[in-house]
Amino acid sequence: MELLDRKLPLDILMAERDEVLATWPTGQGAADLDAAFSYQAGCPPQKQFARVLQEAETDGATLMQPRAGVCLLASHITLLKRLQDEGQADLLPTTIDSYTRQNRYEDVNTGLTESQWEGRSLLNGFPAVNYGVAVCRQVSEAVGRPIQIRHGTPDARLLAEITLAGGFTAFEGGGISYNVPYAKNVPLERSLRDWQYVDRLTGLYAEQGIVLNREPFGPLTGTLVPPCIGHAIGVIEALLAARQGVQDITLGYGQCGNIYQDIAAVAALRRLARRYLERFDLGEVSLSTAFHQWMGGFPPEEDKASAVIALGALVAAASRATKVITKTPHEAIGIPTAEANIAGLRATQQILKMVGVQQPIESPAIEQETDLIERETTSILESTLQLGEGDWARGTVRAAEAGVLDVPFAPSRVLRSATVPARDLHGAVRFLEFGNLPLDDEVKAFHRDALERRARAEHRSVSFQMVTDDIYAVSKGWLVGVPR
Ligand code: 8ZB
Repeated sequence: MELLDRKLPLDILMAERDEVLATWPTGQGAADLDAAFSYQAGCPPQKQFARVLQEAETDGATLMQPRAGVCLLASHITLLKRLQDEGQADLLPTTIDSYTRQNRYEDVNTGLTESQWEGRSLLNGFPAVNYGVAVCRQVSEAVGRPIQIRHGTPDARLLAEITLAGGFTAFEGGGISYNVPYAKNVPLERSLRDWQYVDRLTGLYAEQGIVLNREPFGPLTGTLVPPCIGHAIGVIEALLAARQGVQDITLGYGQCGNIYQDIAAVAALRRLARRYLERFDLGEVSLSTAFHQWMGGFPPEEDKASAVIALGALVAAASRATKVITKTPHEAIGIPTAEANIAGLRATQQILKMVGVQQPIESPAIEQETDLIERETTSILESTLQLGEGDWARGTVRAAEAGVLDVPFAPSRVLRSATVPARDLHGAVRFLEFGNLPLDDEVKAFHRDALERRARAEHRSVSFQMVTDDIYAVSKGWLVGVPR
């Protein structure tokens, strides 16, 4: 059957649930939905992700959330408590390990057993599926803040069943954003359909008055992704999620580094999401924004890394993003220790406190950049809708084939991968190659001109060398890549 953007019929969802829950023994623990509803209904207000986000959105505050997940239960709980108490994280994560992300639960078992033997984490996250509902509840009960599941899973149906029944109140991902940056060979029809399941399940909780938060993964490949790319995908995933009954959505954006462009990107994201949800009669959905501190390569030196973190905190606060996802001074090395994770939160908090009281940063240049991002994103969205003959799911599949939706540096074969980004003279991320993106001629001329001006200033021609230089620039102490 062709994939369409329609609310999944309940009987189809329920039949599919039986299959999903049967794929691993712990699935049965999530089978009783009424039990899951009544457990979630007992979640205190200060631990409800959607509620805490909406309060911040109303107050114009920016909340802090780290990434964190280890494999052993006691260590994971200790880690979250330290991030809450010593790091003062407003929102907590539980990052899932890579085997679980790939539905390789047998391999998780091996890693979990060995970790328990050795008494240290040999998996790169918390294996929620293998642990099952009861253990997830131990985690969610151990802390005083809302927790979100963060992962990178093309088929997250079982993970969602277990963690939502397990008391977590937010779930990251989407059918495009958790496919194309993370998988090579998963068809979009497949991942979009599997995420309709996740969203429909989230919607069932909402029907019971239990509003759980969903968040598409905005930064995608995290490598020089121009704002319009992540924005188009985020808006599509928001529309698809809302169609299935999701009531609270956070749209994310990964810091590019030019302050004007980054502030404009957050403003544009808000406006675009509102406009499209309203146009498709999904305007009842509550929206919020996530600002990801620099997702590209970090300087290896911890002091320099802290400075990059602080710049991200500044823009998060100045743009009034609802939350900022923090990085750590260990970013260049790998998964951070608790101490490094706390250091990232503390550096961020200092800046949020100092900047959050100031007026939001606005200027004509930011307005101009906001207009540009809205115009580009709208072009991509309208072409997608047209290709889908009015249907966002069908449109997404066709737009990816046509290169109308494309993501720089994505490993996925479902995309053309024909776009190439590079920075302009001021470090804003522009397009060097447009691939088949449906941008208008004026916009394309603007990008070409911006890169030409950089080339002249650097006494070289616009070329792929610039791109390589830009990819490493921040880690070497610059924003714009310098010729070697
Ligand atoms: C796409 C997200 C990448 C970022 C961090 C990476 C990187 C991944 C964990 C984690 C703390 C974990 N990350 N897994 N951070 N604990 N288990 O996500 O370091 O910054």
